[in-house]
Amino acid sequence: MRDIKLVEVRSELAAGTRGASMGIDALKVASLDKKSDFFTRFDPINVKDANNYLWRENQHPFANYIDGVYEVLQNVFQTIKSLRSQQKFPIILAGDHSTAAGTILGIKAAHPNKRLGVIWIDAHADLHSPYTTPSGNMHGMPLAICLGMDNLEQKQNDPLPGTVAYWKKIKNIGGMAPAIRPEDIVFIGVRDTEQPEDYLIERYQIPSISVETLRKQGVSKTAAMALEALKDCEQVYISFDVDSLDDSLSKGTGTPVPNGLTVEEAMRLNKALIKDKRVCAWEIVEVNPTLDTENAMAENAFAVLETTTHSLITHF
Ligand code: Z70
Ligand code: MN
Ligand code: MN
Ligand code: MN
Repeated sequence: MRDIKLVEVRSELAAGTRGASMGIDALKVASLDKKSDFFTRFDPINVKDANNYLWRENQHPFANYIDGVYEVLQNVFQTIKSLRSQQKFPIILAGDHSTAAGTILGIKAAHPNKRLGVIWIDAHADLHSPYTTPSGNMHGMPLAICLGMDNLEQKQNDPLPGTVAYWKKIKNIGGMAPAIRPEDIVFIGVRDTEQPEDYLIERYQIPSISVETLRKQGVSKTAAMALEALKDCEQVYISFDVDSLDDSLSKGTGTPVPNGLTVEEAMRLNKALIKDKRVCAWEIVEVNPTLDTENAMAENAFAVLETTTHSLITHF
């Protein structure tokens, strides 16, 4: 029996569009509209955000609000490290995707000797550093944080010294950087990347399974392939960014991208993946109800959340 702990992080600072911090509440509204008892089953932990920074001027071009993001990531890190040390299974509901770095660093810190694999289901690769980011939005950076990679070969920007100091501190949360190796990442659904990210994917041969491939070979085979690519890992974390879904199903997220997954595909994929006993945490991010119509995004995301959790509960 898995001991699930629901974790809520109303993160917001690292997205480019305001509103993702309300994504969790939109998921709750979706559950009510579906008459689901999902949220009655868990007593969630609330991780403290730093959304007050939004009323100050951003001091960090190329890593917007990195001072606040650093606080949130430390909070997520502490929570996840503690839960994993108690063998709990965190299901994390978060706003912007930067929080995934706190989750990964926390999982690693709880079990430093266990090699950690990451399955990243997203339209984006989130491999940017302040030196390569096209936007300064830190939700495009969590994997670079965990890999400890600045990608200076592809340098485009000159972040301020104060920004660089925070970037170093963020990469070193937990004090055991890097938490993951590039060969221990698998991308699924990634289809909107920039050149500096393509460079890393190519250089480190990071497996990236496209929506087209998933559809051609089927969901079960795709899940098996992803888990097989991580065969040397003793623990696996799954990160589900709702913009992995097709833009027709994900208007309520900051950056909808065409040619994505259907809700059915995302449900079957996560259901299959989470049955692997090495999976130790699952995260869903980037629902932004301010961009949505009639809460459609949250309803789609909630379907994935509920189905995946149900698969976890019934399988173990
Ligand atoms: C682009 C950037 C992004 C969302 C991550 C997009 C990043 N690569 N967008 N998550 N929703 O600005 O870094
Ligand atoms: Mn993402
Ligand atoms: Mn994304
Ligand atoms: Mn491998």
